[in-house]
Amino acid sequence: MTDTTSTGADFVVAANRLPVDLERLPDGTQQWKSSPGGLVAALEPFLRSRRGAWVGWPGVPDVEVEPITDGDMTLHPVPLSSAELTDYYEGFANATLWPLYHDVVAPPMFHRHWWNAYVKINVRFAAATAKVASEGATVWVQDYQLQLVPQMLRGLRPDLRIGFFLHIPFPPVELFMQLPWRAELVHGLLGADLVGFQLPGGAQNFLILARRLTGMLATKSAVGMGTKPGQVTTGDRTVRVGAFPISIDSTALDKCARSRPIRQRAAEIRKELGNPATIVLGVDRLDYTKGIDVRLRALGELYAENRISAHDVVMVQLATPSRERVEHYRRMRNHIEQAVSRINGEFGRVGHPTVHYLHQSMPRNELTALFVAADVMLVTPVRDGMNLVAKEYVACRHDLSGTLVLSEFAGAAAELTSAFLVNPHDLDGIKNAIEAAITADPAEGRRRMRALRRQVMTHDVQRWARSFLDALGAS
Ligand code: GDG
Repeated sequence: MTDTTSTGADFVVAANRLPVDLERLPDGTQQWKSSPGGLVAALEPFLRSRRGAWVGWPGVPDVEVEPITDGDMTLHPVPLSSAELTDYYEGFANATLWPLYHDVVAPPMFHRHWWNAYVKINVRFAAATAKVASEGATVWVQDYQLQLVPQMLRGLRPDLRIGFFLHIPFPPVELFMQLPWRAELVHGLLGADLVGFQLPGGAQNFLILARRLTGMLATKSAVGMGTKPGQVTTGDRTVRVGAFPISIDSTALDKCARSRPIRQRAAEIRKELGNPATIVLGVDRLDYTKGIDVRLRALGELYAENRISAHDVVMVQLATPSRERVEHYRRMRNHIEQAVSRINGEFGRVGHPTVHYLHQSMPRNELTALFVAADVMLVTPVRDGMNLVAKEYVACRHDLSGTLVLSEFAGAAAELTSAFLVNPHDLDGIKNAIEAAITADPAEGRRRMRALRRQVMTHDVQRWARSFLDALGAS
């Protein structure tokens, strides 16, 4: 095995989080456990096959841990103190950038001390990455928490080939311009050789901004997919910009969903839910962008109007705990939990709630069994970079059963055009789509699912990573 701690790695991923979480046990000892989330699910399979290094925060503040080897990759923990976590992560990343980049669905907060912490932590990540990378290595910087790292890293290590990928939407210029540190962020990103976005629209927004904010020349304003991105020229460097829609390990998930233990568990879940005619499923991080409230409201109205019956249609909503110390998330959790109780109070019976709400993180296999058990999947974000859950559901439907209701405002909608597409702001539209998805003629459902599977099974995460790294010239 390559020992990247002494020789340096040829391929390095820098991301806010490591693909594992450090866990403190009650007896004071620590152990590692794998951490869920879109980014990990997407990158881990690819990185493992490359024997690279991963630089990131281990998930617990105020600890210094040594690099560890995890199978075929080396993990390099970047420490954060509690105060830094508050200002850089919960503050600037999740209370400034996250809402700003998601169409300001919550008001972004601008605080100079948050920004200062963001700069300081990006310096730390750049230094840690510079230390780990071998001469001429390829570095792939991930996501909105680390947008200054490309330029900082270039300053430290001009020999590196640097790619950056943004997992969340890149906002329209009018919104981005609110940010007091807008020029610094764009400058930070332009340190990369290739800046990747989920959709052509995000790439286009960035090109317009780069031109406006830096006075640099966007030599081509047309944004292409994959190998024909647009570009920005900065001094003697050309920064390429393009769209690379992320995906999942479709083959592995398809295989898992077909396995006997998962199918048996799916049948058990159905039984545990009282063998309803229809199981409706929602799976999200508990986040205000995901539109959990929107779908609960639609469902509640459908029950109230007797368009669906609580006897036949049961919903499971998995809401994985997320960013619990950010004020807006706390308020939203209360709001959603009230909505769940209201529906159960009105339409449930003793021993038979209509909405089974789980605020917990679930083992992968149990989640896969849920995907297999569910007849209708509801994915209704008000804005989402991609949404891997929609693709995961499709990958689990090898028998072509099941219907997907998908928001037009999720990046995935650009590819999954055969889903029941909805505008998440149009409550009547969502109600109609949910009802149509529940009552869809099986032949029509199969036709849609076949088209969805054609896309998801051929456009997997390996293809995503390859197309990005090809464009970066690093494969
Ligand atoms: C960001 C962007 C973009 C969820 N609960 C559990 C669990 N999950 C897994 C899902 C899925 C992942 O977490 C969530 O990915 P999403 O894409 O849906 O959403 P974000 O976390 O917001 O991800 C998003 C993504 O980055 C990738 O670029 O698509 O737009 O916002 O894989 O299945 N996994 C397990 N237990 C859970 O309880 N094991």
